[in-house]
Order: sequence, then structure tokens, then C-alpha cells
Amino acid sequence: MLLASIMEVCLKYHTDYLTWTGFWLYRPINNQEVEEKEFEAEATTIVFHYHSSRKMEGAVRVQILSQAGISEVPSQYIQPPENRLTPISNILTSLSCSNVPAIDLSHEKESVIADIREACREWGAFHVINHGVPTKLMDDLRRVCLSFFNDFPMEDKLKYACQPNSAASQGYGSRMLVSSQNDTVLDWRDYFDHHTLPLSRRNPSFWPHFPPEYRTLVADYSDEMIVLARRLLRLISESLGLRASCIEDAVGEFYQNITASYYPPCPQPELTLGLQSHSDMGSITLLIQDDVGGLQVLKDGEWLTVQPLPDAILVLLADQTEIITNGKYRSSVHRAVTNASKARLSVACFHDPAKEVRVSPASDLVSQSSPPHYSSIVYGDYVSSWYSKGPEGKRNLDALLLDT
Ligand SMILES: O=C(O)CCC(=O)C(=O)O
Repeated sequence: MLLASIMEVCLKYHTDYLTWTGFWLYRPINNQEVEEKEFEAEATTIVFHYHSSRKMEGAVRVQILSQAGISEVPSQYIQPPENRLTPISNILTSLSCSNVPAIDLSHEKESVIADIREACREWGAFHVINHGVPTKLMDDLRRVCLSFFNDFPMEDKLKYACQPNSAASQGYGSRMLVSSQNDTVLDWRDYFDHHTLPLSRRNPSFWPHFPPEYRTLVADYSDEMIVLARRLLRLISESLGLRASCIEDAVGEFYQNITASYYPPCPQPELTLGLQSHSDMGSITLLIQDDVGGLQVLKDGEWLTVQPLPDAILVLLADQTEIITNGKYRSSVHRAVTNASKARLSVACFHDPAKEVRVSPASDLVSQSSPPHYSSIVYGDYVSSWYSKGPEGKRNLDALLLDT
């Protein structure tokens, strides 16, 4: 409890230079009996980690706040009322029996294509089962990622901290958006981002060396995911009557990132979000989660929880696919909510174009009677705008909409 109060003071004054004097002044006010040595050791560690994580990336690791046992979240994590979970929306979500469709990829191809067409039109998101990715690999990856967050000392994890003030830097972080605006509400999430493809970007020495199998598993998973992503993009192209390679050709060489997200228990889930509402920037995201649940997709104006499905992989259409398909398929707007009792883990695998690729609606989908709905954009410019303005739903993609 005393540590929680100290953390609250740290956060309130938002200082990088909380001195021992501050502690000693604070202690008598709190008037609690704590074994002195124990107090000193614990407080030193927790405040040291708090400040090192802030210095390294400009944001404190959420896990440190969660472990300190604070009873109220710091103001930077409080969402504006319109973004919060209302008790009524919670009840509706849990009563709702709609779930994203699950498509069995082992079925006959024509029926798979028909299911994909329906799911892309209606949801922009669907589960795939019998997808060919070994269940053991998925389980092992979830296990080592969770173990990185849960089982190792903070000072070891901080050796892999993201570069401060650099967008999409690889490593252990908490704050995706590096915009200077102080009004950005922070996500209740820590993450580890890995640059995995093309192979020229893959340098496992930037990834955790603990637990020991971590690096090999991330590399193996990356190799499996690219195969599945290509297969799905071919099926998605065919579901629109396009040649199978149409979306792949428009994307070019795939830039793949794998992000493990860790959402520690949150004392006030009703005020926070694990990850704010957004659609992914690239072409297709493949996501696995644990059995805790907390991912929601926006469908027809309502947030619906994606019930975890063992062994399934969730497919999320991303913004460039919406542009390439000229809006026939829309990218999925999604977010992660928090809970008070159990940490949650997800692993998202993003497939993006290279920064210099110009993306525009596929020529086969554009005609005089079906004009382009989006202006073309160089992907790097799209990414810069996403990071500087923030995702806020689909604001960046909407900026490309043409008046047709
Ligand atoms: O944790 C989740 O389920 C969502 C992760 C996600 O949307 C992301 O990493 O972009």
C-alpha cells in the first residue's frame, strides 16, 4: 500500500527527479509501519524501474504501475467518456451471441472463397482454423512471450527498451505514439515489437534472449505467418474476382512486424483502454490471443468482443487492403479493453508494404461506372501521418476518401 502511494506521488508530480528527500518527507505523512530495510529495497527498485522506463522511452511500463498496486490509474491513462466502456455496453457485449466468423481453410476452395467474401464484406475480420500453422508453435510463442513479461526482472527487460522518440522502433515499449502532444491518452499496455521481414531487417540480437527459445520461436513463427498471409491475400483477391496475386502485387515485398502485447491487470478498467480504437495501417494482420479475452471489433457501430477460439488465428483486414479493394472490403476497427484481475497477452503479426510503395485502388476494380474512392498514397507518408496524428479510429484513411 505504501509503495502504491509513492507511485501515486511520482505520477502526480510527473518528475524524473523524485529524490530520496521526497521519499523521506513523504514517509511520515503516510505514517505506516513498514520494515525499514524491506521498504527501502522495494521502493528503490520500483522507483528505479519507474524512472528508467520513462527515461528510455518517455513512458513508464504499465506493468510497474500494476505491480505497485495503485488503486487509481494516473490521469494520463483515463479515456474521455465517449471512449470508455459503459456498464450497459459491457452487458450488451456479453449477451451478444455474434462472434466473428470462423472459416475452415481445409474446406473445398470455392466454399472457402465464398465464406471469405461474406466475412470481409460484413466484418473485415474473421477467424481461420485448420490454417496449417502448427498449434505447438502458436502455444510455444504465447508461452515465451508471456514469460518475457512475467518472469524476468525489469532491469533485464529494459535492456531491450524501444528507442525514445522514434516511431515504430523495435523493442520493449509502452507508448506506440510518439507525438509530442501531452494530451495523448496512454494505453494500458506494454509490448515488444519485432522487425521480422524482409530478412534484411531481421536481427534476433534485438530480441530477448530469455527464455532461451524466444528468438528461434519468433523467427519460426514469422516464417509461418508470411506463408499464411500470402495464402489469405490470394483468397481475398479471388473472392473479388481478381487475379490471385492482385493484392500481393500491389503491396510488393512484405514488411512484417510481430508485436506481443501485454495488458497487466488494471485497477480501473472502466476508465481505461488496453489499446485505443484503430485500424491497422498495412495490408493484413494475423493475431493470436490467450484465453483471457479483451479484443473488440467495431461492427455496425457496436463494439463486439472477439471470443478467444483455441488454435484459431484472427485475420484483420488493414487500411491498404481497403484502398486496394477500392472500399469493397473495409479495414477492421478494433481495440483492446482491460480487466482488473488477469494479465492478457496477444501476438499480432502485421504485413505492410515498403515505405516507398504507392498504393492505389486496383485498376481491375476501377471503371467509369465504378470510380476510385481513395486517392493513392505513398505508404511511408501514410505511416508518418498515422504516427503524428494518432490512429483515432480511421481518421487517416478517411482523409484519402474521394468525393464520388
Ligand atoms: O491485443 C489485441 O488483441 C489487439 C492488438 C492490436 O490491435 C495491435 O497490436 O494493433
